[in-house]
Formats: sequence, structure tokens, C-alpha cells
Amino acid sequence: MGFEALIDRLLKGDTRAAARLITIAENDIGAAEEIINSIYKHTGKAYILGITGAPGSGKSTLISTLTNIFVKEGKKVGIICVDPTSPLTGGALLGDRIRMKKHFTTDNVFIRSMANRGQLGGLARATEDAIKILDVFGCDIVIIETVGVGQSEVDIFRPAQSVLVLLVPGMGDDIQAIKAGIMEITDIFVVNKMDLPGADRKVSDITQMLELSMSFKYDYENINQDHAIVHKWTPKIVKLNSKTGENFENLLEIINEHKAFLKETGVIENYNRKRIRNETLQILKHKLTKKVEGLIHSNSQIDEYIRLVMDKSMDPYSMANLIIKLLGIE
Ligand SMILES: Nc1nc2c(ncn2[C@@H]2O[C@H](COP(=O)(O)OP(=O)(O)OP(=O)(O)O)[C@@H](O)[C@H]2O)c(=O)[nH]1
Ligand SMILES: [Mg+2]
Repeated sequence: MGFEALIDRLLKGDTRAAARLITIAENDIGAAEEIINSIYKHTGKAYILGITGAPGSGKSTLISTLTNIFVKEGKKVGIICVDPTSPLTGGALLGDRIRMKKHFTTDNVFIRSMANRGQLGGLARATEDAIKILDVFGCDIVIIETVGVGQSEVDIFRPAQSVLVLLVPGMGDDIQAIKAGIMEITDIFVVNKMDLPGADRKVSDITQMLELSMSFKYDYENINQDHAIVHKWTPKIVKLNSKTGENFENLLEIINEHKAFLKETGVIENYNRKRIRNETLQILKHKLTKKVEGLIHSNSQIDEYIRLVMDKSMDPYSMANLIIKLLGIE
């Protein structure tokens, strides 16, 4: 089955074709492969921004305000809301999408939600493909919102150039969660709801956390990189009121600063290299797992190995090595 007609329409900026292709890629990894294969050469234009934070911290509100600014600048924006915690698209996420959609009456905003439905290849793979499709669709900016559970953002945000984390005034639980999960990939900290008491306190808590962690990271990188020059971005902190748009000019300035940093230092190239290696590894893992599963379920040789392991004439590690031989990928 070919997707040429849909892809042609996608390249012309047809919204329905974009939505359709994302659904197809999400549900069928074979189709995803075909689609990405045809469109890959057109990717790489969009700026990809990952946004996370605890439930209710104001991610969707921030994204709506930011999107309005981008749209006024004449930009086309794609928004993907990813919920790794939910087995189905629905509930809060759907509500989110409807609420956000109400904000925009323009063709220049595309909103999509994705939840973990145990897709082949996983949610991160599906998100990655959706980003590429929106990139080719002509989005200048693709924003990924995810509520996340610590480590899951690391996967989801792999394609993101800048990662923004929201915290809110009050108890330090959110700081603890970041320390445990995604501190290493955060570029910008937002203290949202600055109109509530305790915003300055939260800024100084983050500053303190960064001071402690940066010294560690610096030593570590120096040892590992053989004293090569390491260009490092010190995460920036900004206070915002996402409801009123207060201080958003500061956020935009920081985003631009980060973009410029990535480009001027060459960090983006390193990053892309790592990202491509990682993405390919994920695809390989998926493909090899499928191959191995197929082999294990329908191969008389394997049945023989299993008998040997049952007899204790062989152990499972040795059996695994023999299977690798069978696959011819030693
Ligand atoms: N006071 C105040 N309220 C805010 C601000 N930003 C967002 N809110 C409110 O916080 C609530 C949650 O906002 P959302 O944008 O839905 O938060 P979210 O992080 O997307 O929530 P989930 O998607 O459910 O995780 C809403 O009632 C917003 O109006 C802010 O800057 N100040
Ligand atoms: Mg939300």
C-alpha cells in the first residue's frame, strides 16, 4: 500500500492528511516505516520544544499563551499532548485538547494527543514519527506536552531541542521529582503561577539545586571527555503567569538564547548524532525482538534447546547464545 497521495497533500500543508498519516503511523509500524522513508528528507526544519511538569502545574495554559504569541508572529505550531500514564486517549487529555482547541480559531495550530496504548514500538516511537510528520506538514514549532512520570520524559523528549520544566510555588515535591528523573535534560525551569505566594522562594530553591548538581556534572564530563572543551548550558530560570502572559517576553528571550547556544557551539550536531544513534537503536531493538519472538515460537531447533535446558544439559544463557547464532547476528 502506498501513501504517495497523502504525503503529497501533507507536503502542501493539508491538515487532514497530517492527522491521517499520524494515525496510520501510530497504529502500524510497517506503515510508519514507509511514511518516514518517504518524508525523511524533508524533515529538520521545525524547532522542537518539550514541556513537562506535575499535573495541574499549568502546562496547557503556558502552551496556549506561547502558541498565541507564535501564531501572531506568523508561525505554524504543532502541539502533541503525550500521556504515558494512561492506557487510552481520553479523560483529562481529551479535555485538555478540547480546551486548547477553543483557544485557536486558526489553521496554523495543529493539536494532537497520544496515549500509551501499547503500540508496537512504543509511545516514544509514535511521538517521534508524529513530530516528523508535523515538521513536513510545515510547522515552525512543534511543542510536546507530557505529564510524565520522571524517566518517561527522557524517552519522549529525545527529539526535543529545548526542554522546559514547570514548577509551581509551594512545597518542594516537584524539585525532588526532577532530581530523581529529568534534571539532566532540563534546559529551562519555569516557576509558573508567579502570582501565587512563594514564587521567589521556588526560584532560589531551584538555583540551589542547580549549584549543587552542576559542579558534579562538570567534574564528571571533564573526566569522561579527556579534558576536551565542553560547552555547557546552565539551565535558566524564569517566573511566569501563564494565565495573563506576564513575563513571557523573558521566556521567549531564553528560548532564543538556547537556540543560539545550540547552533553556535555546535552542541546541536553532537546532540543530533546521539539522537540518531539512539533512535536507530530503538528501532533495531523492536525489529530484533520481533524476529527473535518469531523464531522462538516456530522453530523445532528451539524446542530441542528447551528440552536440553530442562534436562540441565544446557543453561538459558547458553541457549540464548545458540539462538543468536541461529539469527546469524553474532
Ligand atoms: N494562578 C494561576 N493559575 C494558573 C496559571 N497557569 C495555569 N493556571 C491554572 O492552573 C490550572 C491547571 O492548568 P493546566 O494548564 O490545565 O495545567 P496542566 O499542567 O496542563 O494540567 P494537566 O494537563 O492536567 O497535567 C488551571 O485552572 C489554570 O487556569 C498561573 O500562572 N497562575
Ligand atoms: Mg495539560
